Amino acid sequence: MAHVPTWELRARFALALAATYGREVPAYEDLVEVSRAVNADVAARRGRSAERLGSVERVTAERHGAIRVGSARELGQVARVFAAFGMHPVGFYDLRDASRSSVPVVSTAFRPVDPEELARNPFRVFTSVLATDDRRFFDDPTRERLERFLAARRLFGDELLDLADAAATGGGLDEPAAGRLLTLAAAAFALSGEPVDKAWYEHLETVSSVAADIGGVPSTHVNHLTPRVLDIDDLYARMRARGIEMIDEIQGPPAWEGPDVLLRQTSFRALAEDRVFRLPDGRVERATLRVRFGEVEQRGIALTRRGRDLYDAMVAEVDARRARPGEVRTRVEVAREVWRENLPATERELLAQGLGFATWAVGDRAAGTADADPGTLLRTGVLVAEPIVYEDFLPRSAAGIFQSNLTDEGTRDDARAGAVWDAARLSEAIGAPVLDPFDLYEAQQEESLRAVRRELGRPLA
Ligand code: OOG
Ligand code: NI
Repeated sequence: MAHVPTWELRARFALALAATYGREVPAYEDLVEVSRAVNADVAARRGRSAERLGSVERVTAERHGAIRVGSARELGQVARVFAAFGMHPVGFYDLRDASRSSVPVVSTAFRPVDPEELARNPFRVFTSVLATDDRRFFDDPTRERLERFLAARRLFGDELLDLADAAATGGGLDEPAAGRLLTLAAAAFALSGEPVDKAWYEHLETVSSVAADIGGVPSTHVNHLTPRVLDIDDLYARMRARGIEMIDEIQGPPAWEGPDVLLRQTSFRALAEDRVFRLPDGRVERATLRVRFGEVEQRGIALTRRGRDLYDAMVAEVDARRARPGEVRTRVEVAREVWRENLPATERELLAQGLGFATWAVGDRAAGTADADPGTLLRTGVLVAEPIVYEDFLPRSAAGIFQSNLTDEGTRDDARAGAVWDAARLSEAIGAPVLDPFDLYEAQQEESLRAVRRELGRPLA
């Protein structure tokens, strides 16, 4: 019986979700088609340099999904499902205060952590859990009813969870169990046709549409599936030219002539989808909901802690400049100005200054003196560096993506008590440690530097 290894299960899982989602949301297929065309054009235009942050095949096959669950118990279960596919929780994102807009969730991303596993298939799922205990959003009667509702539903059946555990322990699964796991896993994330309690859904909507999408329905579903492109500005323009209404701007770093860092994202507005509602008198009615949307991403270089501090400071500086009286420029225009003033204009300088992560190797030993720091050795050519691509997310962009797809702002009472959520609490709910993305990039970079030291036969300054 054929053994299906973890990475292949993951690749098949991503494809199975895409097949279901593409049937449910036909606009997704358009997005994928445009993304493919953009990537092919960039590859033709820029050749090898287009592949600096991933091969065109990897990038074109690459997706991230997003799902939302309601409780610690559900988060623990979804973690078992993802573990079967070699996807582990990385990063803690608190979206409750991530920007002016706020949503009552905290999140992590389940993704492969090994560079080799990432190279085989980088599928990741941005996963949010409703902070039902945050009293700024939920009053006591709503919270109690919400928690009862969530405790009574079952997102993942025993057969799925048992198969998932077996795959996680066994580093994969034999056929036909592998096929069965994939069928059950994909079905668990499909949009349910079960009727939605209209009064309850609408009550939660007054708090937040995200709360209603999570706690007002009997199951979970893929909220969006996001292709990766090499030129998001081109994609944005092409989607608009097709008459698709995109959100106002591209989230994250601005387009500029220097190196791409972190993550740029944009989305198109949620589409009306048919749902069945149950009315208080027991009748059912059909209506539409706008919850799921299309999103696309462009990935850049992973920043070191120092690089990230600089990025956060630049974002704050953009806000400060935009708040100046008489300032009429867009966020992106101001950001470009701030980027030009603060960020090195070349990839090499970004890496040499220790702002971005890279894997290092010996270049031309004869090019310079050997007793210098890696940055100097990179500038002289003794060392070469390949940037490490950012595999994670940005809380402010995520909050922006959530918010720009909501029809109204919801309500929130800051006079009431919030709730403490951090990586430790999320780890406890998941039953496995939420890893720190910086530690992962750092380990990868360090390993390459160790090899460089061995090859040069001496420590680096
Ligand atoms: C998640 C929104 C955030 C991203 O890529 O930052 C997100 C959601 O809508 O559930 O997907
Ligand atoms: Ni997303």
